[in-house]
Amino acid sequence: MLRTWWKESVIYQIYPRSFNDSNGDGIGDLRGIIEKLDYLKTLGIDILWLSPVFQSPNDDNGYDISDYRAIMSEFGTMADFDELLSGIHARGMKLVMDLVVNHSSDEHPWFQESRKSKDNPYRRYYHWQPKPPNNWLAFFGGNAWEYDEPTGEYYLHLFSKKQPDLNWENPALREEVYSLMRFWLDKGIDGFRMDVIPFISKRLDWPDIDPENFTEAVETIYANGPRLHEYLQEMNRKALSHYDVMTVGEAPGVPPRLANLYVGEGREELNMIFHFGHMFLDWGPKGKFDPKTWDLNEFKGVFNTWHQAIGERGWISIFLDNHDFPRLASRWGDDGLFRIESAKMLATLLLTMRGTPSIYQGSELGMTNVAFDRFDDYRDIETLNEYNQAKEKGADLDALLKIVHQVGRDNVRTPMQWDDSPNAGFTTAEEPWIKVNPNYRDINAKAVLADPNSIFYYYQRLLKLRKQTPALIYGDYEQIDEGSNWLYAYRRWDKDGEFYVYLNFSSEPQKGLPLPAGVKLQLFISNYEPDPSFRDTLRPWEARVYQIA
Ligand code: TEU
Ligand code: CA
Repeated sequence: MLRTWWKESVIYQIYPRSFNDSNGDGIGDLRGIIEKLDYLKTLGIDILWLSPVFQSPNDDNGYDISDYRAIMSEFGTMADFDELLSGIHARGMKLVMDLVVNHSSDEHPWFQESRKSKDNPYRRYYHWQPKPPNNWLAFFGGNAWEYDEPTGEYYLHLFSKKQPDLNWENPALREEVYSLMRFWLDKGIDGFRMDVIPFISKRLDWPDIDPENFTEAVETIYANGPRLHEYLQEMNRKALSHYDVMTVGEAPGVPPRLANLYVGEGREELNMIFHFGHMFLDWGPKGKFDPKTWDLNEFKGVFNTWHQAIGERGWISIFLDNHDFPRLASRWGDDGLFRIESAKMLATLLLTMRGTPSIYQGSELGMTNVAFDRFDDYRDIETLNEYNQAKEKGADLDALLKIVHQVGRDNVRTPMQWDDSPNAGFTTAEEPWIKVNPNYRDINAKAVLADPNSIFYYYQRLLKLRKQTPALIYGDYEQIDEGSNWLYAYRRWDKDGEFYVYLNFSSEPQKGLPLPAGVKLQLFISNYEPDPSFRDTLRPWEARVYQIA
């Protein structure tokens, strides 16, 4: 199996708008990130992934790009970017940027031209049809086909109507993408995270979806299109293969059996993907605002299945939250009484699983979901569109607000909580672009840095241990609990080391650990003080990792 830096690294995702505001306008920016590079170095991460920082009208906070070669004015200048990149490299870290090329902004000059006339040279940069050829629905609500006045035709948008889908069938568009990739690669960045990359090749037979089962349509119709792998191989040939960089594809709709087509060695496509197996466990047929319950055995099943599917030939990146999903401690743990214990337990999972871990900003503080009591305080287009649709239909808005508290993307987009001063030290402005989580007085970076027992230092220790322990990186994996509904236990091993991981996914003490017999167990790390009387019992949300001595 290939041994390489991006398998041995840990990613930290920054959502720049919410990370740190250096100039008091209420919006995080690049100089704000520069100010915190030593903080990130202290934590011990290797790769910074920045959500998009390119020029954008911010319909979807930068995932709608109007100039791929310019820095968003609110975030700073190209000089700030260059300084950020060299500051990252000077500290021995790497920088990965977000490549959003399934769609552009409708304010991109390509689209401005494209919509002008049917014979405009840019017409074929997007998908135009005289009539909607199918019933596709957009992720952010409503129809995926939008009527456009100037030419009287419809264009495709899988996300908001300000995010028209690019037409990869057109070789000229593909060359534009490879060229903008080379622009950033030539500046010395270390790779790309690729937004909804499985969606770039469209089914040109335009099949209908089952509108009652949107979640299923993502996999069966939107993702894994007929020319996808041809495009990825071309992208590799024309851009990526000329640089020592890493790629991670965001891969909603990619089932395990197709994974190694994307990341298998010798495919010359991507290095890793982020799969959505666990992230979609609580999505009902109609999507995220139609939540259903999940259970721990399904969750474990996802990790097992993906481990088997990837095998020795491929690689994945492991994440438990990001800028699109609830806070990990709120979603998989208990963000009340056991916030600290469960946040550390989940950190243990993230950093002892096989695959390159990706930490989302604020997890190291144990940040939690937020529950605004008015839709007015929400900023996310996905949430606001859902609200507008519900209002039009006369649906129960209080019920929707509760669902938003549970699944909404703004749960993870409230400002980073740096200290206990007003607005959590994120900004000196009176009002940040989105309100801070009121729990910032207790939960903030200043507090965790002052407490040797904090979540922050637990991450720091885990990061260091992982780096020193090839078995935790490359070693094999197998689940060892037998379908327990509170315990997730697994073994990681290679020829030099063997580890047993026990994770209590419940707020009760639980007895009956499947400990290996006839070997000497040495405690490797735990989120509780060791206590021999608990040898066979895990305390609430306890994580315990043993090494075979
Ligand atoms: O998300 C893609 C994706 O699949 C989303 O629909 C995701 O499932 C959803 O946000 C969860 O509610 C990517 C980006 O990560 C997201 O922030 C963008 O809004 C989206 O693409 C469009 O660029
Ligand atoms: Ca700012």
